[in-house]
Amino acid sequence: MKKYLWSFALTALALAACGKKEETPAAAPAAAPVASAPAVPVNTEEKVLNIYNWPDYVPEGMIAAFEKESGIKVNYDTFETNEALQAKLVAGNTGYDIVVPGTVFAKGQIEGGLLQPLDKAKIKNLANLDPAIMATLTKADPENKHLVPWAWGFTTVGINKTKVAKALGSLPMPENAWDLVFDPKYSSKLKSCGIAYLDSPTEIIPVALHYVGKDAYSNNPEDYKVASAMLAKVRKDVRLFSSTMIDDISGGKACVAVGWSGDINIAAGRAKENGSKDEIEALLPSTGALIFFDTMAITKDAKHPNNAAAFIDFFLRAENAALMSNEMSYPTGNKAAIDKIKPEIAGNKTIFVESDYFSKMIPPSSFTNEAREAMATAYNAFKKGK
Ligand code: N2P
Repeated sequence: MKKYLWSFALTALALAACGKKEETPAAAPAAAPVASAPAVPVNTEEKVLNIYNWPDYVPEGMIAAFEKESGIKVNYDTFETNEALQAKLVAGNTGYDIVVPGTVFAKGQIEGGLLQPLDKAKIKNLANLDPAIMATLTKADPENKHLVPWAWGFTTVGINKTKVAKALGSLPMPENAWDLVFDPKYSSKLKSCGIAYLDSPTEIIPVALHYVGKDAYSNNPEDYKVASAMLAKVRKDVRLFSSTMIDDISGGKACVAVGWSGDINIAAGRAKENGSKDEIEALLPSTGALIFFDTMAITKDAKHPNNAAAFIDFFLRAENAALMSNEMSYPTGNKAAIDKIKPEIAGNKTIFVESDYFSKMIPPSSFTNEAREAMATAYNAFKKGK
């Protein structure tokens, strides 16, 4: 029973986000009587599908299984930051059919016409999605017309517990894990074993804003000054700017990272596989961590929208969504998949967080274009100013 608590917490989050009492599960296509349903048109697209997703997000063999079943050849590329995807979408002619933006960016991409509405009649497994998650996504996609959850997770602090304890020496672990990466008292000691930050303005400035007591999704550049002043004090202690925390932490380049919950859990497994006795852990900071939702969407100029719909439908099968959670350590927004998730994943509080911690977490919002520019300026100055 316990493992379902997060779902109730999500419902609460969704309702709070929408200010509504009830939500219709907008993802479910309206049921039409079979007799009057239009004949399904034959898919005449060339048998190709181009996908652009984050690294370490798709279980091994899943793409091959789709190719085998559908006869569609998939070209699968990866990007490491929302900024990189945004730049491609804005430039246009990406060549990609499916992209997987975080909702923080997807909102503007929908408003800017960069993504096309889904043909829901072609994606019957949308009915598997959790209405509570879909309600949460309405903040970015008001009528659930464009976005389909791939996974969600949170940005937090990941550590190699063994190395961190050694580097801190007699200094005990702070109550708030963010202190490890933002308070010079700790960062000056952890410098020796390596501090890694995600390499993205919209990952680092929000967590820094949260740490200095500002709204993580503030659009006010004055607030970025406060965050920057704090960041400047720890700049000399940061070894790496990188989105590859799996390698960084499990390979020993960093003992602490501002990173993503699932990737930190993957790093923990990787270190064990490599025979390390060090314990790697995604921490749950006392002041909360930042939730993200990554969502599949079809680009406005996709050449293979039918193949894209076929893949989305395939991914939304309960067993495939469960495989994503089981292999990649990220919670799924697929309700039908929940009872197929392995107990060790469902019971891992740093993957499916419990409701008492969930209520402390910071839900995603979005930034104006001007704010994103100001944030990038603040971030680049921070990065340069060693
Ligand atoms: C990649 C996870 C991406 C999470 N493994 C951040 N959007």
